[in-house]
Amino acid sequence: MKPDSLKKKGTITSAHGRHYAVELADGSMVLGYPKGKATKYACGDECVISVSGSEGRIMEVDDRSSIFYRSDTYKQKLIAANVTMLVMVVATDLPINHSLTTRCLIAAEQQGIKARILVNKSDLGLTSLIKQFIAEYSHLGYEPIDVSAITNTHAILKIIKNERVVLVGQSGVGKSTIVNNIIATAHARTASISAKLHTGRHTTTHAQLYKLDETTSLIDCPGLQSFGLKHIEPQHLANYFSDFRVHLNQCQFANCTHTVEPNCNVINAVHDNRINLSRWNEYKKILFEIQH
Ligand SMILES: Nc1nc2c(ncn2[C@@H]2O[C@H](COP(=O)(O)OP(=O)(O)OP(=O)(O)O)[C@@H](O)[C@H]2O)c(=O)[nH]1
Ligand SMILES: [Mg+2]
Ligand SMILES: [Zn+2]
Repeated sequence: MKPDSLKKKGTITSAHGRHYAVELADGSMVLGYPKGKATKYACGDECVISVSGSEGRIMEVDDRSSIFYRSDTYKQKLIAANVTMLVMVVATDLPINHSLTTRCLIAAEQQGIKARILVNKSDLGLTSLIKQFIAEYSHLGYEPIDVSAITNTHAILKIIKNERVVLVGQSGVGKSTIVNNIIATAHARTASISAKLHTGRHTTTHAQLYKLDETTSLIDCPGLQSFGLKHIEPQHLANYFSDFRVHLNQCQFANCTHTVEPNCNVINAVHDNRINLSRWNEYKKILFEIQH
């Protein structure tokens, strides 16, 4: 770094492997490079950057209030730092991926991040399957609401006010369209499903932070297909299932895994439909993955 460089505070607004876009307090953007080899920074990280012209070296990153990420046996994929709310987006014109939905919610629960669900493209009408989905996840406490990024963004604005939100969901549900129609200056790239099928690629290729005002921001993410939770401790997993919580601590065995044990209060709740069988099946699937 040149001797005339200045240390400044900044926010990482996008991460591109070996370099980062950093927004300084005065709103200007610099290209940030990591110090050394470590590239464990995420979109949303607050950093100290040594700036020289339009480039800088990221010297350190503040402690995070939260980190939303996925992981498998081999690697962790940081998605967004310091978010206060996860907004899981599904759409009326695409089949819902329940497994992906559950996993994103679990990753948020583990970090103490509030979670909400948006059912986008309501202008196309709601099928009975979608209505069933809304009822199911209302019961779980995630207050899903139907919205339209195109005809009704008012309800979305109300939810995200004063939050730093990470928008996640499958490709094509309308995350970038939501960002564009809420933040006039965003200009995030969007694409029709047919265009995606043609190229076979996701339209959004990296997480990008957009500010609505001083206290509200949105992080738009590439579409997700799978979501590993290898970073979750097996014995904690059940705590992150909002519908399991009231049934925990009453099993016969203190170290109950809630899968096969006798006198398990979670299994009893599954048997008399107080816990949905599909939720328990997903719990067992994730547990198996993170135990092996
Ligand atoms: N009818 C309708 N179409 C919408 C709505 N929101 C988004 N779309 C359309 O859905 C398509 C996909 O939208 P995107 O915003 O690119 O989806 P995305 O979730 O950002 O997709 P990735 O970046 O690939 O993850 C585009 O053609 C949008 O115009 C909506 O509320 N109603
Ligand atoms: Mg997008
Ligand atoms: Zn149990």
